[in-house]
Amino acid sequence: MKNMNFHEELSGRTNEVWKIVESFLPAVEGYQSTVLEAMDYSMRAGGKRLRPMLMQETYRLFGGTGKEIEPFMAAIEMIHTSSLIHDDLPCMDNDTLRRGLPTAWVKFGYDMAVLAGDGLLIYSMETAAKALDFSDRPDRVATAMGILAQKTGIFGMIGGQTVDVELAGKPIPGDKLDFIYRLKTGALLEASMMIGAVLGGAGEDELKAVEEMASKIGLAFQIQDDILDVTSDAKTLGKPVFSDEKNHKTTYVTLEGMEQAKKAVERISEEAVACLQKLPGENGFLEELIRMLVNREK
Ligand code: GRG
Repeated sequence: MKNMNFHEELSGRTNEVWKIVESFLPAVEGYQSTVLEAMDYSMRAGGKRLRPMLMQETYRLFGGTGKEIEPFMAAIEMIHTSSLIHDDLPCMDNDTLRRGLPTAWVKFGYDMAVLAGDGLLIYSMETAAKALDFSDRPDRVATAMGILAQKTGIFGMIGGQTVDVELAGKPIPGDKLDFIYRLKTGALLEASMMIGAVLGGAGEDELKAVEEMASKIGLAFQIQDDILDVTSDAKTLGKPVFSDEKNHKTTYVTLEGMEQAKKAVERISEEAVACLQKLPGENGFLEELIRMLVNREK
């Protein structure tokens, strides 16, 4: 019953988060409307909206009640979407479907998809800067902008993707796989929660603790992704297909085995919940959200 209520609450919060994000999308008009349409299409294609949700919940955890969080919620979802558009390109993963819909490059062409990813990435900065209109703490907004850029960039998600692309098809040692997971997937989750914390008024030590918690969530989330990659094939093909058989991809599951992977998700997510419990403030929803994320089935 508790779980049932959580799912209802989650669906309500997802809608609430989406309404906020949507309100910051640029109008599809003008001579550049093709690329605006591709940006709009990709933003509206669905998705769990986890990053803005984690940001808003962390903001609330530290007592935040204002509107300065909203432009940042939109900005992080724009960055996430831009990374998915580029990740799907023929020169990267060459995917034709995402969330059950044709990918941006299939629908709008390779050239427009590159531009749509670029467009969303930089529009995210323009959007985040709007937080200054709602805040009387420009110092916090500036810190949040720095976190957003750093965790997206070469020392964050783009750095992780670089190593991932370079090692595609080759065996990856455990330390490099850990680096890829922490940066490619973890960095944006860290940015989400750290920005919520900064704007909510967290101090330096609290910010460090939030970064550590989010890093654990990212790691558990990615290992769960690897598990789902195998188990979803088991459902559709009648047998599990390990990623390295499929496309020579090293994952946590191919390195450590399924049982170890499941244990790692369990252990790391409980560590993340323990980090959360040490922080001030009450947020039962955030705790359930963390558990759901790493126990999800899609
Ligand atoms: C253009 C900013 C930019 C980056 C280029 C392509 C690239 C560098 C990075 C890609 C990084 C990447 C695809 C990481 C995977 C992260 C991940 C686990 C995505 C799935 O996230 P979910 O499950 O997706 O939150 P939904 O669909 O729910 O939004």
